[in-house]
Amino acid sequence: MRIQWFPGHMTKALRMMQDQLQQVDCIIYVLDSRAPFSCLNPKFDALTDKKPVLYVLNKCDLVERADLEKWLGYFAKNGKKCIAADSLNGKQRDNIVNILKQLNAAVIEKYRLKGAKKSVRAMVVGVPNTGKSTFINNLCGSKKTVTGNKAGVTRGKQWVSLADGVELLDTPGSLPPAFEDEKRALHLAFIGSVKDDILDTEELAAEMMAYFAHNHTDAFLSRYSIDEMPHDVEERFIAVAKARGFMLSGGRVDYARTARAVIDDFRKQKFGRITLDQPEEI
Ligand SMILES: Nc1nc2c(ncn2[C@@H]2O[C@H](COP(=O)(O)OP(=O)(O)O)[C@@H](O)[C@H]2O)c(=O)[nH]1
Ligand SMILES: [Mg+2]
Repeated sequence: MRIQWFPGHMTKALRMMQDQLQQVDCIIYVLDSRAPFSCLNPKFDALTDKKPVLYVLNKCDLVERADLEKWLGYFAKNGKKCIAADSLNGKQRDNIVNILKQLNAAVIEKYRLKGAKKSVRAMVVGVPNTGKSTFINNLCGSKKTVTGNKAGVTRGKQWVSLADGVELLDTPGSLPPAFEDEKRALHLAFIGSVKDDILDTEELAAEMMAYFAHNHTDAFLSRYSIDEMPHDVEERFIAVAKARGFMLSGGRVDYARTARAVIDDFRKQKFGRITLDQPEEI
C-alpha cells in the first residue's frame, strides 16, 4: 500500500518551524509510544540538529511497560534525553519543567548574566496526532490548544506560557513528504497520523490483518472468536464480518464496515497494548 500525504499546509508548517527556530531554545519532540521510530520525521532533523531536544514517548498508557522501557533504553543509549508521558492522566508538569531547565541550563545562565528576565522557550514538534496539543494542555493544566484524535487538527502557531518561566510553542504536525520505508508509513496510518480520508480503508484493514497474522495473533483471534488465522485476505474479511455480523444477503461481505471495525478496534486498544515498532528492528 503506497501512502503519501503531504498537503500544502505541511510545507507551510515546516517553513514556520524553521522561521521560529531562532526564537526557541530547545525542541520537544513528541512521539507516539506505539510507533516511536515511525514518528521520527527526517524533515525535523534541520530543527533537532541545532537545538537541545527532549524526546517524549507520549501515550505511554497505550503500550506495555516492557516495550516502553526498551525504547527509553534505546534513546538513552544513543545519548538522547527521553521521557515517557501520559498526557491524558499524567502529572508530569514539574518533572518536565525541571528537565527543560536542565536541558537549557547554559542558556538560562546566559540570560541571568545579562540580567534579562527571559523564559525558556520550547518548540513542540511531531508528526500529526502524537498528542502535542494534549501534552501542552496537560502541562498547563487547562485547555489552551485545540486537540482531536485525527491528523491535522492544529493549524498555525500557538505560544502557551507555563508559569515557571517556560513557554511552549505548539505546531501543526508534519509528515515526511515521501516514505522510503512502507512499513513506517503503514504504522503511522495505523495509529491515525495519516488523515484517514486519503487512505483506502479496506486496503489499510487488509494490511492491519496481515500485521496480526505475524504479531499479536492471539489477540486478533480472540477479539473475533476465530480459531485460526485465515491465510488469505478474503478469508480474513469473511471471518471478521461473520464475527461482527457484517455479512450481507447472499453471503457477501460488507467490506467497508468490516474494514472500519478492524481499524477502530486497533485504535481503541481492543487488541491490547501494542507497540508496532521495536528498537531491535532499526
Ligand atoms: N491515550 C492517550 N491519548 C492521548 C494522549 N495524548 C493525546 N492523546 C489523544 O490523541 C489524540 C490527538 O491529540 P492531539 O493533542 O490533538 O494531537 P496533535 O495532533 O499531536 O496535537 C487526541 O484524541 C488525544 O486525546 C496520551 O498520552 N494518551
Ligand atoms: Mg495539535
